[in-house]
Amino acid sequence: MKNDITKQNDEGAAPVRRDQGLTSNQGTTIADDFNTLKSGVRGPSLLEDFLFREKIFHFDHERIPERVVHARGAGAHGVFRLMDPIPQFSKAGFLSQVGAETEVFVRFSTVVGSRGSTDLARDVRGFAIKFYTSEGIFDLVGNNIPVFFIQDAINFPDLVHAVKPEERNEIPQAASAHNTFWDFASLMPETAHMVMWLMSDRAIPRSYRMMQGFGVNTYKLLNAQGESFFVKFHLKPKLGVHSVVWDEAQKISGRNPDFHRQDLWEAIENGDYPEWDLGVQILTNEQEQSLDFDILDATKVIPEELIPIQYIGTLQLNRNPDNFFAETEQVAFHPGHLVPGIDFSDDPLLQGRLFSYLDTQLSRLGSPNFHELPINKPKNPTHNFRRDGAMRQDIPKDTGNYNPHSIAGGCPYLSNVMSGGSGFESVPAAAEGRKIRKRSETFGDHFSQASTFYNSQSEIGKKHIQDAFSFELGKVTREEVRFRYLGILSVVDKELATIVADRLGLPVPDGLSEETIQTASQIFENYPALDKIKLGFTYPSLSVEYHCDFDTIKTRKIAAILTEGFDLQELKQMQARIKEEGATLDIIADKYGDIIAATGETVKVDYTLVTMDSVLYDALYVVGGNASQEKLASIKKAVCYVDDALKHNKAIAIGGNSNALVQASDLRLVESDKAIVSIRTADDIEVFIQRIAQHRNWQRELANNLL
Ligand code: HDE
Repeated sequence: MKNDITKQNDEGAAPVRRDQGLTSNQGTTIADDFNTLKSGVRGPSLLEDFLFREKIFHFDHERIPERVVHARGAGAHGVFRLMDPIPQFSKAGFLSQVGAETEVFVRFSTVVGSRGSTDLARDVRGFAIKFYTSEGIFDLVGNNIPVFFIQDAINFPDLVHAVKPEERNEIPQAASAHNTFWDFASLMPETAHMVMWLMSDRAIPRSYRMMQGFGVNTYKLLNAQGESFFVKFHLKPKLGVHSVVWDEAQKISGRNPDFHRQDLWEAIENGDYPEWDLGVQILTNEQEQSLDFDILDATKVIPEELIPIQYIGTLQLNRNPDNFFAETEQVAFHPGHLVPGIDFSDDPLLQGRLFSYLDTQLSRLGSPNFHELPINKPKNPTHNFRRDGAMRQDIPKDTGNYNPHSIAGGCPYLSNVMSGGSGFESVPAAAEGRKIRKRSETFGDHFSQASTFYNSQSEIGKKHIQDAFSFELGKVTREEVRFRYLGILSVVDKELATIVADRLGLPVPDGLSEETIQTASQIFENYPALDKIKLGFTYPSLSVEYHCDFDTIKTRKIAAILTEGFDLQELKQMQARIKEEGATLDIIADKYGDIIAATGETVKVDYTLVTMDSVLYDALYVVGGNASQEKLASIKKAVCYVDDALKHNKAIAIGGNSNALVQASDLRLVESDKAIVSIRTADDIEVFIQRIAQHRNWQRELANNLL
């Protein structure tokens, strides 16, 4: 099957069906759906036209409010298979039996942009999973970055107002690179660690299928013996973690704003089901005390070098939604959708989330009965005394609507009456204290982990962070905001601050600005506690490379560009090998139709140079054949394919012996480069495949200035 949905839909005519007549919403058969009822063919329309009115009325109300954050998303159905049960930690049924399968629905999202915005914004990605367990719904509402901007939920509306488009003019869309975000970040030093992740390549993933997922907040597990543990949830993609580069991300946003959504859809349609290992990082109460940061502070990560992750099962996505609105748009996640055996910690961010999600569904979906929508309905039966409300669908029969009652035999019973206490129980933790609006001093170090994150990156990882800060702060028009943020960077890492300051034409500040200290002092006494900051630590698990998979090119997309006079024999060899490796090779030429090879045979074109683009592919293959390559060298767009692939550090294969495209493109500027492969023999094809598996040749970017 071709790896492209528009093509699939166009293939063949749909069979004619005569078994479904058009009806109104009331089931009335419709004979004419093209003309309104009028008084004479040229006369005015009649108000009595109930069929027209129903059609327009429904259309007028088709839109619902988009999510206040995470508006842009893509979803898929799948299954979670448990390999390694953990009944010693949790009594949750779906975590207790080897091989247990639980249906899931997953929604990926960007945070800042509107519903129609680009997939490739520099942003955090949502990774929300609905587990339809036999004991009720468990929602793991996570992100692809393990920490968050703020520590207390009360700051969330401020954060979101600051990062969303500016209120005067709704500019810019789906971008943090503007005054208000950086103003907020510069005044709230607790954002420092998360901002470091946001400036890293994590914020521009190659695919939803190639990103990690994190529960972010600390949760608790409760076992059947009543013992509790702290837990962090992790998801690790089987395809490894991979990103695009920023110049590429910006171009993809124009060429295909649905890049991630389409990638997910096509992979599932093609049977390349995306998979992640689900892991738990479990801490006893004693281990919690041994860490030098607070696990209730969502701006902190627990490096897996300190507390290992135990992978317990696999999440697989294997079915696309039948209808985007009914499923992906109407799905309603909530961290408070829990099952027995899982509970919250006292993380003040998580505690605030517990109010927000339920509340927002009401204004978004319009009724407290959103749980009855098919995508939100638990798979196990529900029985309770909640009644009525707009759009109620269940029709309760022969039951009482109050508790206790004796009318319907007393049913439904509380679970502890039914089965000896197997229902949901909160972890029976002691909670006593004076009412107080204050931040714990244990949340007060905002810089150690930000510095650890930066220092744990490879050379290219650091360079990309420097470039991202220079871009984002460069878009800030208020110089005092730029300078104030440099103050934060100067505490995180002097070298980083110096590089960025130089590019902004500003001096490096000597520590935090007065304004930053003033704001943070409203939250923390004696701020900043700089003596507590520990700089210079590194953990390999915080780098992207630690999570890459370099063995496979499965599901990768390769562009083969050619025109008349190409080498069909070489193309066929390449095609066969790429297919065997589970990747896709698209044939792209200067026009559609059949293109004639040097030998006179023809090949069918998948796309033209203008309908696709280099940035939509993982690698480029310039098919051999002197006449073909000489003509391509004279087509500006073909040269752009080469230049962009080169600039974005992709593997490039050049077939045949012609030097024409090398001379016409920036290839002539690059001396030795292991990911530029001349295809002369079958072995060269193998080298090319290995280079694609490497994802990018970062050395090229470090050695040349191609941007
Ligand atoms: Fe959310 N978040 N959030 N969030 N969040 C929403 O709920 C909120 C936070 C996350 O695909 C909203 O249904 C508050 C952290 C995802 O439908 C809203 C705070 C994490 C999604 C909301 C946070 C997330 C949301 C908007 C700070 C990572 C998309 C629409 C206390 C663990 C779910 C909706 C989907 C969506 C509130 C912080 C993840 C307004 C108040 C931390 C993946 O309720």
